[in-house]
Amino acid sequence: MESHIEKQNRDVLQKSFKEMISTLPKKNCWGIPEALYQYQGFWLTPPFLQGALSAQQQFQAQPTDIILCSSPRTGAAWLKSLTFATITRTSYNDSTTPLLSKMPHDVVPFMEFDHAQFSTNRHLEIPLLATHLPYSFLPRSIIDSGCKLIYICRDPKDTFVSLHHFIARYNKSQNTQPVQLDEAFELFYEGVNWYGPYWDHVLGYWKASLEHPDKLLFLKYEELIEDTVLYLKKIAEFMGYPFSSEEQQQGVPENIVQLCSFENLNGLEVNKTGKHRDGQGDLAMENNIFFRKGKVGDWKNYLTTEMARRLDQRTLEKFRGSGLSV
Ligand code: PAP
Repeated sequence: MESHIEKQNRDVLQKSFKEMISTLPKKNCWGIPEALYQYQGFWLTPPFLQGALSAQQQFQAQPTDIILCSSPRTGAAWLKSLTFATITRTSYNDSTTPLLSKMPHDVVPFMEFDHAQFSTNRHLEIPLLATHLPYSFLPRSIIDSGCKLIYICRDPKDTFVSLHHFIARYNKSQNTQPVQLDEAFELFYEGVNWYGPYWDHVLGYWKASLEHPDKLLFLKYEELIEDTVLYLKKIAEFMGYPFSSEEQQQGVPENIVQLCSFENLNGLEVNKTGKHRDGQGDLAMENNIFFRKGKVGDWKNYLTTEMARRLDQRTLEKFRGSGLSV
């Protein structure tokens, strides 16, 4: 239980955080109750910004950690399920894996939320952690410890469409008015969205992956869909949990891919009717909000030709000279 001193310290920190964010650029948008604040180039809501700053101060990474990094809506849940199933493949079988009873976000701790205050409550045998923080926001100990990072990005057009749907469903669950697609589009285009600008988020990790290819594996959602077994093998190798030739002969990678497929996870009772974080706390929501279509190119059903052209143009401009394309 929290002591009197601890509570006082927390109150002081809370007060100084409030004073600090009152000096930042702020936008009320996306129909969400909490405003976005721009801090060191990125837009975050207060709980996540506070969690980020707190994690920066006290999070102690271990060299064995594997940090799954992403901007929202680019495939984190899928990456969590694939890495979790790979690392735990000898502890569980097809009928005992926790992925059957928990949604993927609930099997991997979320750094700026779960470890904002303490980094001690770690599961030593499953060294996975997830974050949406931009590369430049990562706690110093992550870089210094030499632990491994995996980043997943996605075509900005599909990322935007997925984000718009997610927030609209969230608004509905909160009985708040969702923003129209064209208004949301302009916000995303200008980089004003959770952890945005999207392109800057991607570029931060892309550049780091070029500098430290042995420490940062950079993935694209589209490539992962194209040949999931091939990429799963690369992921397993990178994490230090390679599939043996015997496992490959037995079809272990293929089984994991099937277990973690959109169709399979989306069809599980827990993901249809369960609640994220058992319905407790600020991040509680229906699990089914997190699953939608899991397809490449769904933007064609929502964006006008002009919207697609503008986003592509922005992507070209932002990524010019980086060697990165989507
Ligand atoms: P989040 O971290 O912000 O919750 P994230 O998991 O990164 O989101 O991405 C969600 C997207 O991945 C959704 O895309 P869509 O809206 O275009 O459908 C979601 O449906 C998709 N997704 C979730 N699970 C899987 C999976 N197993 N395979 C492929 N795509 C998936």
